[in-house]
Amino acid sequence: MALNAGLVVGAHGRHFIVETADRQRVLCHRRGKKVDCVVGDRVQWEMAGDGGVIEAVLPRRSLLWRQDRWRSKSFAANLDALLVIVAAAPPMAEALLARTLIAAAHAGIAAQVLLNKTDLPEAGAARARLEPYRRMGVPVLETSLDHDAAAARELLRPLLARRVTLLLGASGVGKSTLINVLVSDAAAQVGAISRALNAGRHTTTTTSWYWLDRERDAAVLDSPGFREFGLQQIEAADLARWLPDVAAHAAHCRFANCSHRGEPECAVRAAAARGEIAASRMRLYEQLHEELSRPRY
Ligand SMILES: Nc1nc2c(ncn2[C@@H]2O[C@H](COP(=O)(O)OP(=O)(O)OP(=O)(O)O)[C@@H](O)[C@H]2O)c(=O)[nH]1
Ligand SMILES: [Mg+2]
Ligand SMILES: [Zn+2]
Repeated sequence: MALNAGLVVGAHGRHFIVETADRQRVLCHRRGKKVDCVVGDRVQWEMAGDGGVIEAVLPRRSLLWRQDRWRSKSFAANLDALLVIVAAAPPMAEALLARTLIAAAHAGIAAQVLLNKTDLPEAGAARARLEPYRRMGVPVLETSLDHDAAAARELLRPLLARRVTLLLGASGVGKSTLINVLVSDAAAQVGAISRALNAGRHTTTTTSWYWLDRERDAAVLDSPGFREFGLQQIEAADLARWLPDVAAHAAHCRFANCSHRGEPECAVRAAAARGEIAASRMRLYEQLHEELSRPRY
């Protein structure tokens, strides 16, 4: 029997929701555990009983994932862009933001940061903490989704056009609020299958794909909040490459394999001493380098 082409638009444990070429959504299982798929994957599937079976996953153009000490977790495949959302309050965990940006750079996915809840009095302090990111060339946008949805729509629509963007960030920063601001038929798109599997929870528990336009050439993906982000997929010796503020100076160190942790004539430490690399960023680099230098099991 001929296989059908489909797009994975939802994943709930062992269940996958596949969108067909004629825009139907079918609940699918995988043909064995070796068929490894995530939201965003283009797959081949066939009907089996009242559901479908995913037989194969087509090659991916990108994959965002994290490698914790004991497990790896893929967020989504075939992404063009990442929008990392932080809220003015509670204060963002800078390490989490930095790790997310490093994973995106490593995966070749362009990332931007969105500071949400700028209506809160803590917005100024949050803006200041994001300054090193602005300075290293990461676009930092601002919204107050609950208070000015129209402005958020105007700001974000052009940035999200003609591409697939994953929303990532800690729980409660406003990822699902953003989906609802941008996607007028969000509830309808998630559909009955997702609602049944997600059981009407307020906090998001799975990654879901939403089309932004009728033509279906732009999509945003909602995802659950997370608290840790392992980067064991990256070698300590390579780490500096993925931090633009550190990388900008690394070529001028005396040693080509400088770890920037105490060698003589280190251009990175010299730049940090001059204030050209923020102290918080230098600390982050050192902590991560240390973590990635430990023996792996
Ligand atoms: N003050 C303020 N609150 C906001 C704003 N945007 C969203 N919120 C509130 O923040 C809370 C959490 O928003 P969600 O969109 O559910 O957060 P989330 O990132 O999807 O969270 P998880 O699904 O748990 O990962 C809700 O109560 C929103 O109303 C904002 O601009 N200002
Ligand atoms: Mg959510
Ligand atoms: Zn150095």
